[in-house]
Amino acid sequence: MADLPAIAEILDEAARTANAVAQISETTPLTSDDAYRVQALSLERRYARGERRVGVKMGLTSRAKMAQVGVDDVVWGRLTSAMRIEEGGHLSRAAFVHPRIEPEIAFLMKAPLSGEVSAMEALAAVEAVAPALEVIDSRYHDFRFDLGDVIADNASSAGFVIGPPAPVSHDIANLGMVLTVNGHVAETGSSAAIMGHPLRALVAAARMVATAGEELRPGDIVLAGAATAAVPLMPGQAIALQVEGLGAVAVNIGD
Ligand code: OOG
Ligand code: MG
Repeated sequence: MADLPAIAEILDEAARTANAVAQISETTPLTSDDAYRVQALSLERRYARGERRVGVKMGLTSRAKMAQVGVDDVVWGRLTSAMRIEEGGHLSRAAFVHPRIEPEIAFLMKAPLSGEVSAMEALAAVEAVAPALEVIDSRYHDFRFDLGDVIADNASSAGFVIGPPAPVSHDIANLGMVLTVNGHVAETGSSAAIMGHPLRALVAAARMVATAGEELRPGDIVLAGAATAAVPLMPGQAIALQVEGLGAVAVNIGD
C-alpha cells in the first residue's frame, strides 16, 4: 500500500519551497484514483495554512498540450487563493521551480454544477467568461511526469491571472488567441483547440469534480486548459494574451 499522505507531504513541500523532487512513479506508480487522493490530501495541507479553494483548472484539454508533456488524458486540479495573481501584476520567478505560462479561457460560475451535464446546462451555470493566463510549474525534475505523477502534483497548478470578464452571450467557440512575450508572438492558437469548444472542458470539469464528491460552486473560477503549448518564464518578461473579441490579460515576471 502506498503511503498517500507521505506522498502528499513531499509534493506539497516541493511546491511550497520551490524544490524539485523525483517522480513518484519511479518508486510508487500511482493509479489515477490514488493520485487524485494524493492531490486532495496535499490541498488539505494548503487549506490548513489558510489558503482557500477558489475553483478548478482543467489540464491537457488540447492536443498541443498533450504532445508537449507526453500525457494523453484530461486532468483537473484545484486552484487556491494563494495562486491568484492580479491582472497586470507581477510574479516572482524565484517562487517556482521551472514555471511556464499558458493561454487559457476562464469561466466564472454563478450556479452549482456537478456530474453529467449538457453543454447547455453548463453554460446556464456560467456568470461570465474571461481571457486568462495560467502559470504551471511541475514539482518534478525536468518537468517530466506520468499521468499519476501530474495528477498527484495538482496538475502542475501554480498561478493564474484572470482578465476582464465578458458576458456569456459572447461566442467562445473559435476565438484567435495570441500569446506574446515582450511584444513578440510566442504562441498562436484558437479556443477551438480546447476540446473542440472550451465549453466541453467545463462539462468535463463538472463530471470530474463529481467523482471526487465535489461540485463547481457559485463564484468558482474554472480554467478550460491551454490552447497552445506552454512557454517557459524568465525574469524580465512581460507576458500578454489577446483573445479575439474577448480582450487581453497580462502579467510581468520578476526575479
Ligand atoms: C499539466 C497541466 C496542463 C493545461 O492547461 O493543459 C495544463 C502540465 O502540462 O504540466 O494546465
Ligand atoms: Mg493550464
